[in-house]
Amino acid sequence: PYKIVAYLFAILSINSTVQAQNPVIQTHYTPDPAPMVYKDKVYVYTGDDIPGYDFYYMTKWRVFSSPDMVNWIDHGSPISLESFSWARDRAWAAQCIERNGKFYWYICAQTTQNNMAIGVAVADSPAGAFKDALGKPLITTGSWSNIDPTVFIDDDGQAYLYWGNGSLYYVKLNKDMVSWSGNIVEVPQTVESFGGVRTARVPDNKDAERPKDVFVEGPWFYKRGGKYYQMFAGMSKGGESLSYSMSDNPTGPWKYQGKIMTEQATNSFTNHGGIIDFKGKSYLFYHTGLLPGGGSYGRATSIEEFRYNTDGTIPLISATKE
Ligand code: FUB
Repeated sequence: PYKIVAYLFAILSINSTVQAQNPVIQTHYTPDPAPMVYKDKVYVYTGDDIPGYDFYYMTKWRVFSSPDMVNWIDHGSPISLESFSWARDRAWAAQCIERNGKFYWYICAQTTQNNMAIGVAVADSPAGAFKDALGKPLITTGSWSNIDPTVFIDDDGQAYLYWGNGSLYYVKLNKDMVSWSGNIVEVPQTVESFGGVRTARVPDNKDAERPKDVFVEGPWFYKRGGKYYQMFAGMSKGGESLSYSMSDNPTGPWKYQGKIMTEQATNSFTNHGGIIDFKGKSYLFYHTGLLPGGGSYGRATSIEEFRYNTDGTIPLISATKE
């Protein structure tokens, strides 16, 4: 009977395709999209919003894949809070990466001690089956800032895990991808590196005193054309923008470049995304509250194709419906 259930699930999954219109996934609320190119497909790892709540009470993560950025296959929800014995709530942003034929899905969740921690699940294929690699968190410092992991393996084989909310941190991962060496480093935040530093709340009538941007959360770390990029959810006023900084080194110093997507565009207080190149084109994945019934707690994955400027900088990108 188990095999029959699995077979039926496979057929349902294959038929569960959706067309390329934004939000590109229309069948579920799919916040915090983290794209991954593997062989000739794009996989996108997302969260799962439950509309009706007034907070990000989330319980599981989802995976979709596409050979062409038009048709998306739903691989279901390979991991949930139940996959991590130490996690009790807030199945928040995550990212998966491949190394030596294994897939490492870095997640964050609220622990049974009520702080946030980063864990990692491992699988032999991009859609699972995944299982908790450690049986305990990978990063647990007792801080609420331990959210939104982003991972990248540099050309020399050194892997980096960045994460953070308010503060931005990184560690160097070991080759096994489930342990790390050295210290957790907090990245200095200055006007030059991330557009501004956090201040006490600035009243609406004092816009001139407002930092033009600050790092809030949702880092997305990658390298292209010899330059390192750190996209992040930034904020000046209102909701979150997608902003970015660049560096010549994987650990900075970072130089703030500006916004990629403004805060006005998305009908959602948060924004969170990832950037990939696939089959010669560049894509921004992000989320909006624009799926019917959605909003700040019902967010869905959208995608925009874009072209880098010749100097490697990223243009301002609008959220579109196609
Ligand atoms: O989805 C829950 C949280 O909202 C994420 O961890 C943040 O980046 C924000 O998108």
